[in-house]
Amino acid sequence: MFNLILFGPPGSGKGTQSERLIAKYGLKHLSTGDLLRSEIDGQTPLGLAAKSFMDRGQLVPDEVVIEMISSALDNNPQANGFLFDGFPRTTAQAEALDKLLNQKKTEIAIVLALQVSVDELVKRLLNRGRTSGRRDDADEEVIASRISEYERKTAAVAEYYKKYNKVVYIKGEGSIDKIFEALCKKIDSRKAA
Ligand code: B4P
Repeated sequence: MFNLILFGPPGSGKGTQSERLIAKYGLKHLSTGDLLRSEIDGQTPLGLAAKSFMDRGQLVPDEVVIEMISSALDNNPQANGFLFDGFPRTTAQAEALDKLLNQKKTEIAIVLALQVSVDELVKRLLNRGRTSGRRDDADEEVIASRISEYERKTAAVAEYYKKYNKVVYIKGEGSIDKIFEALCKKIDSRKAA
C-alpha cells in the first residue's frame, strides 16, 4: 500500500492536484472537505453540525473528522493506497491517523506540502467563490479566518511528520501541469527508495 498526504493551506491546490494524482497512481481519494460537503448536502446530523463551523471558516471538531475518516478506511478494504486531501489538519488528527493506519499494518509514505503565498491563496479562493457556490469561498473574512486556522492549528502537522522525515515541500505557484510534474517526481523517487 502507498499512502500519501497532500498538505497545504486552503486554496493551495490540494483538490486540484488530488484529482490528477489519484488517476495516475490508482489511489483512493479521501478529502475531508468533500466528505463534509456531502454530509451537508444530505442534511445529516453530522453535516448540520459541521456546517456552522465551515461557514465561519473554522475547523470542524477533531472527533467528527476522525470518525469520518475511520469509516472511510473501513469502507475501502480493497484500496491500493489512499491519498489524504485536507486531512490531517491538527496534530491530534495526525496521531489518530497514524493509529488507524497502524491497525491496518500500513503507514504514510510521504507528505507533499504545497507552498503558496497568502496573496495568491486569497486571489484563488475569491475567484473560485465567484463560480463554485461555495459559501466559504465567497467572503473575504471567512477566507482570512481559514488561513488563520491553518497557521494556528494546521501548520504544526508538517512539524509532526518532519520528525519522521516524511515531508517534502513543493512550490504550489505556477502552472497546474508543472506543479503536477513536480509532485509526481517526488512520489516516484519515494516509491523507488
Ligand atoms: P477543503 O475542502 O479541504 O478546502 P480548501 O482547503 O479550501 O482547499 P481545496 O482543496 O478545496 O482548494 P484547492 O487548493 O484545490 O476544506 C473546506 C473546509 O472544510 C475547511 O475550512 C474546514 O472548515 C473543513 N474541513 C475540511 N477538512 C477538515 C479537517 N480535517 N478538520 C477540520 N475541518 C476540516 O483550489 C483552490 C482554487 O485554486 C481552485 O479554484 C483551483 O482551481 C485554483 N488553483 C489550484 N491550483 C492552481 C494553480 N496552480 N494556479 C492557479 N489556480 C489554481
